[in-house]
Amino acid sequence: MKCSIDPAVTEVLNNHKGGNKLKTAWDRYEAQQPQCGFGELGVCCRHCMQGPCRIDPFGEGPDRGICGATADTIVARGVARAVAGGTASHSGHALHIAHVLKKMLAGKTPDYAIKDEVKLKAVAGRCGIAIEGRSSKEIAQDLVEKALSEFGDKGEALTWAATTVTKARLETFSKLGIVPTSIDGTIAEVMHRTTYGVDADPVNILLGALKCAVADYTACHLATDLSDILFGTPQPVVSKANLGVLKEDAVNIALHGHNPLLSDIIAQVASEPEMIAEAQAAGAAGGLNVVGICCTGNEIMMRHGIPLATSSISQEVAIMTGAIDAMVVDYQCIMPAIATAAECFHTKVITTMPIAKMPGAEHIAFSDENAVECARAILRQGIERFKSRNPDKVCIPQKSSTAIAGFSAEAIVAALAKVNADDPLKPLIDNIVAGNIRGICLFAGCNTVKVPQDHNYIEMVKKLLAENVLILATGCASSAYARHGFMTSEATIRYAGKGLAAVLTVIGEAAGLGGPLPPVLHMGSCVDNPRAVDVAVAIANKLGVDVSQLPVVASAPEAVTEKAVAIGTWAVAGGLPTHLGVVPPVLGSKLVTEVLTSTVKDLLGGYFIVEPDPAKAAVALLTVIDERRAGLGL
Ligand code: BF8
Ligand code: SF4
Repeated sequence: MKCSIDPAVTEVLNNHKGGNKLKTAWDRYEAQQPQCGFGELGVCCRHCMQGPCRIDPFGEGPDRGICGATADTIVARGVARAVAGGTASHSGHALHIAHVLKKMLAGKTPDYAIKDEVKLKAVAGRCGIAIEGRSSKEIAQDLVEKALSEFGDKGEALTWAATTVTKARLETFSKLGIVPTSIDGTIAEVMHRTTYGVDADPVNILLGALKCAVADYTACHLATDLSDILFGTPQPVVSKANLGVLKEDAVNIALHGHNPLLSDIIAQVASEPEMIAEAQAAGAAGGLNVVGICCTGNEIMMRHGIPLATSSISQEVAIMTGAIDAMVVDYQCIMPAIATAAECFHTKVITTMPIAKMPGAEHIAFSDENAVECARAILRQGIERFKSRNPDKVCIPQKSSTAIAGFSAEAIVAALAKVNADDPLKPLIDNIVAGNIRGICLFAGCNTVKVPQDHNYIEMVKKLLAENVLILATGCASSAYARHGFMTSEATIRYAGKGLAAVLTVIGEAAGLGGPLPPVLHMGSCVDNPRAVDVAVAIANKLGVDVSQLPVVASAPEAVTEKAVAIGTWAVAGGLPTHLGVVPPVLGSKLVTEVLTSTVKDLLGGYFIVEPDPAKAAVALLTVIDERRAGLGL
């Protein structure tokens, strides 16, 4: 099977100088074939030491585990635990930012500051915190306490959930008993109820998974809000994406992982003249070249226009260019394989977080109390390594695309305000009503070895754009569209249907872009998915309907991680028909499959559409969009 449709990735895979022994995720995927059929169907349980138990999908062998758990119970427990895993990741990320904000307010982290007071006030106001006559510090102190209280048990609905969805949605959640009162408590509850001999009712377990997904949404929203307050709310910025952003004559530092607490500081420090001079003194005429990988790449691209090298599945390929001097990681989506790949080159892999170390990597503990000094020390490691770079091993593909990023909800509203200052949403809504924008699709999630990298994204987006569907993107989805040139004005001219192109041209020109808005709007990292919800909720509230009635859909056509499962599940809870291009491990239970793809629709309006064929998936999403338009009388 072809590994990737990204020509830069293919070029490095074919021409790298790491030697024959160097294996990639695609090689290891092949070595794993055939993958376990029980695991693929979700009917294997290891929740106690009497197991592992496996249910025979053909109905000839065991139909129950030793404790009596059925395939339905086992599959539902698997789904719920995946959601809890994803929620724990986002929760840890969000809590980390809240802690730093708190320490900053106590004067313990001098390298962080409140960068966006407007956002601070907007978020605090939404959370019911008094603003008038108070200093930013006072407001932020109340806000951070409110944020921290979301993690423990507050005994009432989580503020970030209750204040950011429609009233009708909150009522629906309440009726189903899926309003979380604690982010971490809800994760623990899923772990409890799915352990040996607790919840055996598959539907009840799935309701627990939905509640946990709402907690995940809360954690993501909170992380985005606090990141914007600390680092600034993204505004449109022009950048570049793909491996061609690496420079032969510069010290290339790749920042990989998720949390802007580390990457934002390194990005700032890398532009200090003294640091650039140190790099030049080491022989790098081009100075320091910071690039991003995965979601931390999205964070710094959105806020600073720093170029994005590649996405998660091709992280090893970045090292195989032989041009990365240091790959600095925090947590999440970092394959342990990068340390092995780095052994074939001069690259230094630097871990920075106490919970995320890796054999073969050097650990430099990142201290938020001393962030700038830590960042300098890390950059110096990269500069030192540059000296041992072997030019004969360098293979940088001269391929990159321009990408306009930075479309936070606020930036989208600001662009629309240039068309109608009194009522910014009106141009968007008018064009949805008129059919110039037939619908909106949020692409989220990862790249997987199970599909040639980016194939599903690109096939689907071409079809949807031609049919006048506006595209929002986050995470590795946004990386795919950035690398393939879908985040430019030219892409609108080339791919968008007539109606959509006309709307994007009016907005882009009014907003001073000198051309149309890109047809795919980069909304940020995976924790930033709530930015898209904010836009949908604003439209729904203005129309006096719920999100579950809007012609808005979501798709994760190359999903991988538990985080993607959590996000997909809250998209469904939020009322969005959500496409998955990779079959999740649920087919071992007809009941669970039925609930997730159909029954849940009657309860929440959202549901999963599983379709591996991207052409068929695009048609399915268009059908749903049209159904919803008809429901609104459009
Ligand atoms: O959080 S899209 S592979 S990098 S999980 Fe990971 Fe998936 Fe990429 Fe960002 Ni999101
Ligand atoms: Fe088997 Fe039940 Fe133990 Fe799972 S919890 S391993 S099904 S006995």
